[in-house]
Amino acid sequence: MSKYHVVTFGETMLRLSPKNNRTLEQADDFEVLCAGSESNVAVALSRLGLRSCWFSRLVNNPIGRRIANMIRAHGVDVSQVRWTDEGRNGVAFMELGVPPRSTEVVYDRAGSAASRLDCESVDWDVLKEAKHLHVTGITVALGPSCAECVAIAIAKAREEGLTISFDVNYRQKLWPPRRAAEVLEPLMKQTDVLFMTSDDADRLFDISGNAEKAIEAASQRFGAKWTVLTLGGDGAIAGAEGNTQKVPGNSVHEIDRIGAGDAFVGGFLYGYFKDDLDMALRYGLAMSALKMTTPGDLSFATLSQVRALAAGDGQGVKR
Ligand code: KDG
Repeated sequence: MSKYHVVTFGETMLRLSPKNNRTLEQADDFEVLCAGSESNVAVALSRLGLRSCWFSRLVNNPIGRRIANMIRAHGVDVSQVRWTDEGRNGVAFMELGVPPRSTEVVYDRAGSAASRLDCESVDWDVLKEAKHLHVTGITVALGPSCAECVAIAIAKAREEGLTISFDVNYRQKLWPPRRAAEVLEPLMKQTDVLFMTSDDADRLFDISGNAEKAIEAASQRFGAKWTVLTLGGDGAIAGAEGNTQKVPGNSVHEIDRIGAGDAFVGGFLYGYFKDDLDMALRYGLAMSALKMTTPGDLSFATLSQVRALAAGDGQGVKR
């Protein structure tokens, strides 16, 4: 038995969000949370009972320890985190929008310790203890040493026979779309499961039109075994070895949508590991919907809640 189902790595920032729907400009107090796509996925998987390991590079100060503790609290193994005494941890100020006001994110992350993760410092043998590697385009955008880590991780994972998933996760505040497309495409072509929002597919790769046409185009272009397009409120569509399936989204009373895409990835991978496309889509969408009902990036869903929602039983008072 492998020690981990999934290993992942990437930057996790301290997330400060104004309380009570206040804007960043007017807020006096903030909720202290954490924000990082890969650690969100690691937490989502762990909530579903899978063994996950997440690592990054953190400054050994109260902020770095708080970030690691928030992730560890969900059962994620953080023992591979590279600790440093120098530099700083990234911070994300996230103001949640209430329609028609959009959500605003102000990064304070340039030159963070995580953006300087270097391949020599990582113990890549950790991959020998795992079945699956998950990486995202955010890490590639953080800087040359992080981009190199992603390329090395993919190459080593392939050598060791792990399956690999990649989430494009385009962030316009980190890099322009043309550059992102150019750099990400070769990495995307080496993965087994590829995740993208339909907006990113359009903006980066000119893949648009109806969902069925878009999934066919994305499957052909990148050649992943399973390709997934998330469609916002319309659910998600996936193409898996010639088989295409589309599942509508759940109705949600949204409290905080940040991290919903990562919760989707966690739920989807759960079904992927069972080789069940329908389950992957339904669990992904259930995880994503449940995440939106709680504040913060991290999922607090349980497997039984996800099972119930995926089977169409989401509401009611549980006594
Ligand atoms: O998906 C949510 C995370 O990705 C977010 O909280 C962190 O956007 C983020 C980033 O750029 O690292």
